[in-house]
Amino acid sequence: MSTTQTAASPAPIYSPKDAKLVLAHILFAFAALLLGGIAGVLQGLVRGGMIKLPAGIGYYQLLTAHGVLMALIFTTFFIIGFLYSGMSKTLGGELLALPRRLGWLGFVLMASGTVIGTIFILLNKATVLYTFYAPLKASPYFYIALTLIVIGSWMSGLGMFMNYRYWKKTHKGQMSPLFSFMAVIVMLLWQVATIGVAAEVLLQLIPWSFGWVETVNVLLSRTLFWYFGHPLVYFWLLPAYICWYVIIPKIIGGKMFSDALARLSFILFLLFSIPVGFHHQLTEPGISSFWKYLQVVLTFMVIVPSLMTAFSMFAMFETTGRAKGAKGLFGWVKVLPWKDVRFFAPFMGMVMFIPAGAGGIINASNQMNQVVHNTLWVTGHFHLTVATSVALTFFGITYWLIPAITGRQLTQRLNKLGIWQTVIWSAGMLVMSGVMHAVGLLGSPRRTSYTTYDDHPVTFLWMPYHVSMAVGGMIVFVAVLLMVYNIIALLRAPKGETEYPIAEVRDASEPTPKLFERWGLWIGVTVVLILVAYTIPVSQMIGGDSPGSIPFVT
Ligand code: HAS
Ligand code: CU
Repeated sequence: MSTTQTAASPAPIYSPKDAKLVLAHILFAFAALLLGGIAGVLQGLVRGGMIKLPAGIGYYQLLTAHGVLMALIFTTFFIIGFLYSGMSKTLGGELLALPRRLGWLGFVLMASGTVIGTIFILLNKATVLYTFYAPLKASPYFYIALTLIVIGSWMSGLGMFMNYRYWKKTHKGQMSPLFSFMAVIVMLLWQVATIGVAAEVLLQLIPWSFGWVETVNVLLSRTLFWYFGHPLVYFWLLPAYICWYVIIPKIIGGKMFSDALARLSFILFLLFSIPVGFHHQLTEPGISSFWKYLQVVLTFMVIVPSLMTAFSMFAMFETTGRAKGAKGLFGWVKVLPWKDVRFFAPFMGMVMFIPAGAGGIINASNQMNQVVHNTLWVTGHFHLTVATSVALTFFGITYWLIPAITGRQLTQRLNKLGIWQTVIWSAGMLVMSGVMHAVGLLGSPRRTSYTTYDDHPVTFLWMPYHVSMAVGGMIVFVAVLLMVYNIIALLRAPKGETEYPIAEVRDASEPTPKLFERWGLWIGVTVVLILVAYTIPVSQMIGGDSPGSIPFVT
């Protein structure tokens, strides 16, 4: 394989200090993936009616552990580690001391928050699912743990901003490296979005769960959550897009299609990711249809940068293929490096993102949302998006990132295991998510361990689907275990050199508008859009007489 070189090549160029910071994040992420995976496969088996949980463990307790560890912990740790790795790589080969220290501070805060939060979930004191909707109440210490995680991530974001600013100051007039530009957008998006969940947790949930106030404004809390919850999904997606835009062209021996197009799509994500949370609340009373309509329109706007990304990927594959002599409409497909896991895993993610994204457009369409909302269809949707497209891309990154920063080789054998792991994961997710979509259309509810509805021996409808979901889940779990094995093997791989792949632009003479780095402008427009979409509905929620709710504990 062209990716690795012999052990005789010179020592790794990656900064050892930065490698430690990155590796800590990545390994923590995969520990969460393993625990979350165990919870996931068990709950699939419960729902398929195949096992009963021992020792008083509850289905919803497992579901909370699964959601929190996968959706919140695995992703956030991986993303921050990956972004730091690329900033170190593209901003001069080493992080500045202060940003690195902030990265460590962030890591410690987030890791402590995770440990505390997980303990409370395991104690059954925080069985509130990963969306922790009020009026389900968790122990206040669970919310405090979440706060630590958010504050930790802010420290890491701050570190990245500082490093970027220093680079800009010392490289007057130059456009920042694309990876770092994108990392700044991802963290900006995160900082603006987490203000919503921080407000929910600090101003509403903590005082209420301590019992300092009697009731909580449920509508407001859910609105603040989704103000955060939707951009959260782009916080997961955009680092995968960084890999697609910046890393993949290099791996396939080509060049990036357009620097300007990539930056523009990321700016559009910053603008349109946040003022759209109502598309998760379309069935909710208390928000007038006008504001739902407006946010649905904005949701359709945020589809545009994904379509731009799809275009850009096809263009990149095709121009690379033609440069290699491919002919005809689809000749480029044949010259892609199918046997290279660094390409294959993210590529499977891209392919699956086509149906996944189409499902999202269905969700966002008001009438169709009435059919799919709160059914397993939605669970299918997010297992295709975050757990397939994003997760496979993150795995693909891991296969080269760990050896690149630790000065080791991605051996032929590990590459092959990686291909297998990708195939198993994709197959399992396809079965599980496909069946979830189908049974969702038949009305099977999400977030429900068992229901007798439509479970009559004659009309018996949902159960075979639930069994198939469990089978898919077991296949995915095999891939989780193989991934963990692969990571351990990567850490012990023979010394050598693995490339940190960063692509060049196809046409470097094509100028990227300087406007793209006018941060004041883009943050300003983002804030205006948020104010337009949220000011009036939120003031109605606060000022009106939306009733408060006392806590409920399952
Ligand atoms: Fe979503 C619910 C709408 C994208 C995650 N979403 C969720 C939930 C999660 C989630 C976790 O409007 C559940 C939350 C909960 O617990 O309640 N979603 C959308 C829309 C998009 C979308 C419009 N979602 C995502 C992504 C996620 C994610 C990305 C995670 C990473 N979603 C919704 C709505 C709901 C929702 C409603 C609420 C449902 C309800 O009622 O509760 C769009 O961003 C999608 C745009 C994507 C595309 C696809 C572009 C394709 C590309 C691939 C190109 C492939 C190539 C390879 C080049 C238009 C870029 C091809 C090569 C070949 C050879 C073929
Ligand atoms: Cu959303």
